[in-house]
Amino acid sequence: MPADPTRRRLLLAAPALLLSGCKVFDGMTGDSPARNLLEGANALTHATQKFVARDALAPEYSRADIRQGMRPNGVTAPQDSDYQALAASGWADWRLAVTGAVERPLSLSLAQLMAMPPRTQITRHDCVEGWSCIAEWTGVQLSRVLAEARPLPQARFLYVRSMDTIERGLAGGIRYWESLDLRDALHPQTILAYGMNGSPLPVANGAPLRLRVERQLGYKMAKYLHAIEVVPALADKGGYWEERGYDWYAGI
Ligand SMILES: Nc1nc2c(c(=O)[nH]1)N[C@H]1C(S)=C(S)[C@@H](COP(=O)(O)O)O[C@H]1N2
Ligand SMILES: [Mo]
Repeated sequence: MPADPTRRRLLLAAPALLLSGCKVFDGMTGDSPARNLLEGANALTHATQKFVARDALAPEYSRADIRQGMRPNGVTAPQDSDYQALAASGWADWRLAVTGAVERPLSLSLAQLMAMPPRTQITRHDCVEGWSCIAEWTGVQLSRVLAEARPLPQARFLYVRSMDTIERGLAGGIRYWESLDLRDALHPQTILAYGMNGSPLPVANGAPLRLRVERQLGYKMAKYLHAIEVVPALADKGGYWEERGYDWYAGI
């Protein structure tokens, strides 16, 4: 899927004026390697990046690099009554369903996810709107959850489904969703995060569980998760924003 060079250039040119919660482009000024890569890589296609850099690790930072709280964006307070009921119970009744092309469908509580070996990483989140924030994320590697579910041989992609209604239309509400291929799903920095900056994940940033896929732009990192569905092929453009023209592969 070819990247759109115009949009990428716009992204890079996006002025600091857009920033509110994050006062600086963390590391996006000067000769940041990521920025140079972006500028040099305008024409990189999904196919090319797949063979050049996709399995490389995203840069990780130290706690001293966290200059402000994580700026919330998109939906920050889901109004959905099922979501609010789960929040009121302290997530006791919340489950993550893992279904589809797997040998062993799962229904995992937050306690079960937290009992799995955790991973903590300090990374920079880049939003397509032109701001970025460094934050610390704690969660479980998606690869570990998938290893429990045991994807079938035909599995190639997965959908992550959110609980927040991002748009209310004539045909009813649309809940946020996203998708990854298995290669990104199995990347060591791809985690299901339940903690942020040393505290439980706040509602504004996706409680109780959100995806972190550190080699891609912010819109891939669905918040308010309740289900993962493993599939042989995507049945749509792959996500809420993709249906509205964004690239499915949002590599950075
Ligand atoms: N469920 C859900 N996930 C979402 C969004 C959203 O509106 N709803 N917005 C996306 C966008 S565009 C960004 S930049 C990040 C913002 O994450 P944050 O609120 O932790 O900054 O979440 C992404 N995931
Ligand atoms: Mo974003």
